[in-house]
Amino acid sequence: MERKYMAEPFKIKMVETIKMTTQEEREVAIERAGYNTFLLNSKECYIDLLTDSGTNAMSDNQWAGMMLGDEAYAGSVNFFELEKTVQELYGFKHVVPTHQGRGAENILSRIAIKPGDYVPGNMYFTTTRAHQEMNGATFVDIIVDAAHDSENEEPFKGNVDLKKLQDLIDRVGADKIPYICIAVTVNLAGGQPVSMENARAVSKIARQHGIKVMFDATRCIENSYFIKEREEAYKDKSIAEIVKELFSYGDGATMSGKKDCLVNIGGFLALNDEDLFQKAKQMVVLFEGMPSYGGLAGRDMEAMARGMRESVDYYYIKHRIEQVRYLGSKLDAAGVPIVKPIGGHAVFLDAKRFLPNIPQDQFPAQALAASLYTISGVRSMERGIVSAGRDGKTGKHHYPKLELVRLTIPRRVYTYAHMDVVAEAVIDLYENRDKICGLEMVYEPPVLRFFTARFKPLK
Ligand code: PLI
Repeated sequence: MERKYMAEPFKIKMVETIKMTTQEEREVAIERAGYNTFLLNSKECYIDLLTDSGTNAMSDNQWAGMMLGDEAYAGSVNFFELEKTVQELYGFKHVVPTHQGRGAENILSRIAIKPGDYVPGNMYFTTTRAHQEMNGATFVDIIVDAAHDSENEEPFKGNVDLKKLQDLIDRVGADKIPYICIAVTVNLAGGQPVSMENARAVSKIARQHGIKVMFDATRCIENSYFIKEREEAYKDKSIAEIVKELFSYGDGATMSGKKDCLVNIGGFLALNDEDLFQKAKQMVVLFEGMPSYGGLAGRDMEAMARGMRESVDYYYIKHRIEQVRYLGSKLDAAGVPIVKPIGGHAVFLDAKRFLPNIPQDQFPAQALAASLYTISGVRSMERGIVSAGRDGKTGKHHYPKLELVRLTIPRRVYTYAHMDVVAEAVIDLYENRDKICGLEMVYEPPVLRFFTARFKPLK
């Protein structure tokens, strides 16, 4: 029987009541928050699509694992379980747990980068680039041009442009490139995947030049589903087989467990190289904790190991991708400009096309996110000029080609009925878009400004 959509492959054992708010209450809240959705309190949000990071619902199996936490300072059994799971599922030899993804980025950047180096990547991510730059590297974007075009419907818009990679190697020399960072999927491009073919080709070039490949594994399960769906040779492979092959093209990975490992906190750095592993262990004790807990409780490591095993279940990931696609398709059908193809973790509204009359330095995506919250209680996130920050040398804004609002779907949390509410709110806002005005930034912190910057409407 043909179904309208794949309903949830889980049933609900515990509920969390969400607070309903009025438009008047939300107007007060957004003004107090300086028109920055990061500064709203969660209780002021009806449907919270700020992020898919750490907002996952854990399974009964993961909660059961939480009770088996071995909270030893050293040599916790849960660490060995996590290590075994990473080795088995992802194929990397060594595992250093960290409190979350950026903990792993910090360690990797410190042990691998020398001042004056270059780190190419398939589009930047905020924390990843910040750590690279703090350690003296220049980030170089080597993603395919299609990634910067929200209307281009190529299936693998996360791919590395091999020519851009080769040109960089020719220009600066392989010895100035400690590693290539490949994010699977690419968050700021709209959750777009990298193909297996491309990962293989990048790895081949890297190995020819003695350059390492480090994956940002954060959403690798979503990426693997897209490979199964879109790359002919993989249609009969399991998600687990695809993940394993994908990571065979790398030398290590940073992981934010708060996304595809289905937990609320946790991460790790995985490495094959023995020397780098020894250096990572020296660093982790400084910044996170013993190499057998890295800033995590034993119970958190257990939940992460169990979440990793659940995440490779085909029906889990099929439902996840289809739920995101359901929301995106409703918006698309109503003519709302979104990034296409619809990505893995979120639907991205294209604020440049949504609000063509607001110039980029009046923060159209920030204004759109604030308005969406005010009319509906749906919290989203700016992913445009505010997130991109300023050029360290010139002090000028980075002007990213993509000026987006991200409607990020937490895993296993909301139902299709919630997606309907979100779609109706966005469509209503689109029909009344002429009422939205630009913003002025009235407070700007020096790094990662999007988290705490404050704004004021221009009229
Ligand atoms: O938030 P962390 O420190 O666990 O992970 C950092 C991080 C690294 N890579 C990628 C691709 C991310 O998306 C990421 C965190 N993302 C957040 C918080 C998000 O809202 O998308």
